[in-house]
Amino acid sequence: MTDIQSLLLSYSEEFNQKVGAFFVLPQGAEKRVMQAMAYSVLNGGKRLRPFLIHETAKLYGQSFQNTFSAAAALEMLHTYSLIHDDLPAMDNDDLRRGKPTCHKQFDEPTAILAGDGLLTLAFEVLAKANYAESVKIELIKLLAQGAGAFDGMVAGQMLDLAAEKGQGSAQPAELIRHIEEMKTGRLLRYAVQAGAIIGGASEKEREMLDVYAKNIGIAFQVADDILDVEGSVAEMGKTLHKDETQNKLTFVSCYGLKEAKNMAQNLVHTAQNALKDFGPKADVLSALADFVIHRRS
Ligand code: GRG
Repeated sequence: MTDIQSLLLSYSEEFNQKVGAFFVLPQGAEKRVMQAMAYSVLNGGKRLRPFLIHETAKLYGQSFQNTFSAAAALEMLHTYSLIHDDLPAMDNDDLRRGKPTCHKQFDEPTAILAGDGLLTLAFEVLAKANYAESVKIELIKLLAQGAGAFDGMVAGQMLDLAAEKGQGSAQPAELIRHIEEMKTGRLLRYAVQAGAIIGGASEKEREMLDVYAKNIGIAFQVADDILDVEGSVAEMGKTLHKDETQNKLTFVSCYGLKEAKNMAQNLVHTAQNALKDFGPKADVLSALADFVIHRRS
């Protein structure tokens, strides 16, 4: 295990220990939806987005405790997107994080509600968090934008569905980048923005961190497309080779495997370069950029 993998693992252990406390089961029949929410959040996951918030805020001396509410909120929102993405009407997947998807473990209506429940709980957690009011408002506003239907994750997912049907006027190379900046990139970018906001970064620092975040956001999806071709189900914990069978527009279908790998490496270099003014303090973020494209799951 590399240093960055063990740091991420020890962060995720601490995160997992705390995040369960949000899922208090109600007494009545409605408890099933909370069980499904807890099942999906607690069933593993790398906790990459929470770790990004934590490591960015750590540049400014912030602790695990200070970033936990934002980290938990983002992971809840990310998990909602995975639950809904796995539904029969979307990607129709049976396996997520090595376990049955939420709708397989429970049922489809419960999975839809579990996603809705996590999306709304994310904002409740932020609204109740112990941050200054101005920090909270910015965290809530940016999360809503990043997850939303204008130029956020939901917009990216809509464009992705349209691209599957051959719709969309842009060239494939432009289109795939545009889609992934929103679908996958926005939440990773939000993680870094949230860390910078909690840490009190200057405008200039926020811009540098945003260049880092945008580049790892795309690199993450390029790597995901490569893993769909080259990864193993045992490591990835989800069904693979779906992109090809579903005729999806991906970085691999667009550029080929070799060029996609070059592209991922270049994105990581650009991301790492954007951190240089932070010096050795940003070594973990820099190593994380490498991890994003060399991960096996
Ligand atoms: C409202 C129906 C509806 C949908 C919401 C589903 C959706 C919008 C967007 C899809 C977003 C999505 C699933 C993007 C893919 C991003 C991606 C590769 C996620 C996997 O992230 P990891 O590897 O997963 O960090 P873990 O399991 O480690 O958390």
